Parts: sequence; C-alpha cells; structure tokens
Amino acid sequence: MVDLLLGLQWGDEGKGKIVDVLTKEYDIIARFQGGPNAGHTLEFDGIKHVLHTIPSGIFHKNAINIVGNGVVIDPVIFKKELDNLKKFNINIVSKLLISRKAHLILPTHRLLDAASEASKGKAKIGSTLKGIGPTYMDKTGRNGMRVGDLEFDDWKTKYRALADKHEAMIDFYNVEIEYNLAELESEFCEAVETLKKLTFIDSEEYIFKAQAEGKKILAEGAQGSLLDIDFGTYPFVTSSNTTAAGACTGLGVAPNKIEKVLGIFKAYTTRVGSGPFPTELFDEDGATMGRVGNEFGATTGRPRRCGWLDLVALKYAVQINGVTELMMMKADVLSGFKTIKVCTAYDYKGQKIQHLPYNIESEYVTPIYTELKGWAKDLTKLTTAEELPPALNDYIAFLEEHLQVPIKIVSVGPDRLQTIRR
Ligand code: 2SA
Ligand code: MG
Repeated sequence: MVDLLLGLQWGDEGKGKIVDVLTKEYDIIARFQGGPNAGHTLEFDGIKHVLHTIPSGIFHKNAINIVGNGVVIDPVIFKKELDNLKKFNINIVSKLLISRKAHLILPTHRLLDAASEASKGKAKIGSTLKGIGPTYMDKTGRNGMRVGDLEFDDWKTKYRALADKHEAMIDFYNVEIEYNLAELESEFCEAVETLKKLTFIDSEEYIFKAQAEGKKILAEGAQGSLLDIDFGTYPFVTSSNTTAAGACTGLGVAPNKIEKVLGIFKAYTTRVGSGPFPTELFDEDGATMGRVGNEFGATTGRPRRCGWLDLVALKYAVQINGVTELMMMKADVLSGFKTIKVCTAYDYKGQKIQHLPYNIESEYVTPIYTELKGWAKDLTKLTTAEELPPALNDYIAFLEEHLQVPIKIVSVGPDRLQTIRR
C-alpha cells in the first residue's frame, strides 16, 4: 500500500520535517510532482538542511528515495543539491532513483519563466522562476525532454531544437531579460553528466514490484493544495496537481492502492508569491507570526505573507484529498497570542457561506472569525500530549470537530524531536 503526505495550504506546511520524522516507518519515499520550486526543510542533530528535488527520506539509513515521473528536474540545481549532500556520505547511486519519464528543465525554460513573469507586470504569479511553468507546458504540449532521452547519444540534437524554439519564444515576449545562453548551456551539459551517473528507472514498474513485495511507500507532496493547477487559486498556482490525484499520475499508483492520506497544515496560514489570501494580516499579529515562525521562502528567501487559520480553505483541501489524518505544524509560533482567531465562514457578496467560492479575492470575500483563547506556555520543550496547555487542547478539539479528521501530530519546533504524537 501507499500512503500520501500532502500540504493542505499554500505550501511550506512542514512536509519535509514530517517525512523525515516518519521515514523509519517506510521503505520508499517518492516525490510525484513539482520540482526545484519546492523547499523542504529538515532539522536534526543541530543541522538545518533544505531539499528541493530530492525526497526528504534521503537522510535515513534504509529508505529508497524515488524522483517520480510527475516531477520536473533541473540538472543544474540537482547537481548543487547532490554537492550539498556530499558531507553526509550517503550512497546516492543506490539510495536515489530517478524516473526515466520525469521531464527536464532546460536553461531556456527558466528564461521563459522570467520573460513570462516580466511581461505580466503587476499581475505576475510570483513564481520561484525555476522554469516550472514552461517545463510543464512543454510536457502537456508534447514537446518536452525527459530523463530517459539522456540515455541516447542524440540527446543534444533534441536539446538544440527545443532550446532554439524557446529562444524565439523569449523574443516574442518582448521584455528585457539579460542572459548568456552559452554559459548556461555549458553549466547544463556538465550537470547532465552528473545526473547520468545516477540510477534511472522505470519508476512505475519499480513501484508495482515494491508493492507486490509488501514494501511500505510514502508519496511526498510538494507545495500545497491551494496551489494545485486545477483546485488552487488559479492562476496564482503552480503548474502541477499538488493534491492526492497527483500521486496517481505522478508515480503510477492506482487510486485503490492508497491507504492513508496524511494532511499537513500550519496552526496559522502563510503564502509566498501573489494571489488571494482571505485571512492575510497586515498588522502586528501578522508580523509576529512571520518573525517568530521565521517565515521566509526556503528556495527564494522571500518573506511569506501570514494570517489566521482559514478553516473554509482547509476543509476544502481535506475534502479534495480525502485526508485521513491531520498533522498540525508550528503550534509553538502561536504561543503568547491572547486570542486566536479562526476563519470558519466567508461573507461572500453579503452572504455567509462555508465553501470555497470560484473567486476568493478580497473584493468578494471577507473572513468571518471565531475567537478562541490563546495560551502563554512555551511549547518548544514539550514531548508528550499530556503537557499541552488546555487552551491549545481546546484549539485542537475545535479544529477536529470542524474538519472531522483527527490531528495525530502536533509539531512544536523545527527539530525532529519537537514532535508530539496524539
Ligand atoms: P512556480 O515556481 O512557478 O511553481 O510558482 C507558482 C506559485 O507557486 C508558489 N510556490 C510555492 N509556495 C510556497 N513554497 C514553495 N516552495 C519554496 C519554499 C518557495 C520559496 O519552500 O519556501 O522559497 O519562495 C513554492 N513553490 C512554488 C509560488 O510562490 C507561486 O505563487
Ligand atoms: Mg517549502
């Protein structure tokens, strides 16, 4: 069977930490969508580590890590990630397997991303500029290059044809972006040689076999449900399916093989990049969340926007994904707030609604809050559920009642050890 682990908000819920905590229960950790736009942060033994394309099980002794067909890979960023792992003495060739069907991000995809964003001006998506959108466009447009192409001698011919086409498209955008393609290409070719030293597999076949052998598999999502290309706040979304269905298409897992769906959310909400965010705070409370929670993009360093928990949006994500267990992250960041607000409904064009409407821009939607009592206790040293302050227990009970799914883990700090099971 396969379990899924998904972010239920706009990303950065703490998926990397939870995968790392749970890895010992799994034989295989697999990424199924997204690419180097993701930033999964892990902390253990006093070391903080950020992963982008490599699954978060890489630090565990026995787990096999798979980069699935639904992922897009930038060889240049991948090489940097591998270089950063060198000091850990991990046997990468046997522990990290790459799907031949995963698509490649070319340097010109990154340039196209930059040109597209520049051409949009104020309406820009707030992309991480890693070339994600243009690469998925080439995938669905049936023009893309895949990892498996690199096993053929003529891959550079294919590369040239696609890169030339991209160059013409960059001109079409008619915006000023500076680049030296020859330099980018030599860096790309060097990185491809590194990538080729890794193990390429037919990942769906590998996963069928692993399932038949009774291996336990965890599919690790990237970004969050509200950034899903279909169900997110379009067009301010990423270009892949970040929801449960993405694991089926991004790994070749049949829907009836999925067992648990673990949904991760923060005790409050953050968003990085543009797009609507009904519970966003522009006051001291929002600034406190950002400061205490150290809310900066793990890939780009951009400050994340902060706000109260939005249960209308969270319920929607729970439903779309069929979440069976919840994990609440960063509860420690809310310590010290006198009252804690939770959005339980929207005022939508003058009407009270409890579902996510087509448009959640602030001209249409005003959050309706329920206020709960805060707690002052520092949570970061706690290790058992019994030690949680009563007001936090009330907060948890309120969320469970609303969402009708149990909260099994409460995280009280970034370290592996700051994890409370309930
Ligand atoms: P893209 O790069 O084209 O997929 O961006 C499209 C939108 O998706 C958002 N997005 C993200 N949101 C949160 N976290 C992400 N990963 C990094 C992190 C982001 C960072 O872990 O912090 O470092 O800034 C991520 N990746 C994409 C993005 O902000 C756009 O709104
Ligand atoms: Mg992140």
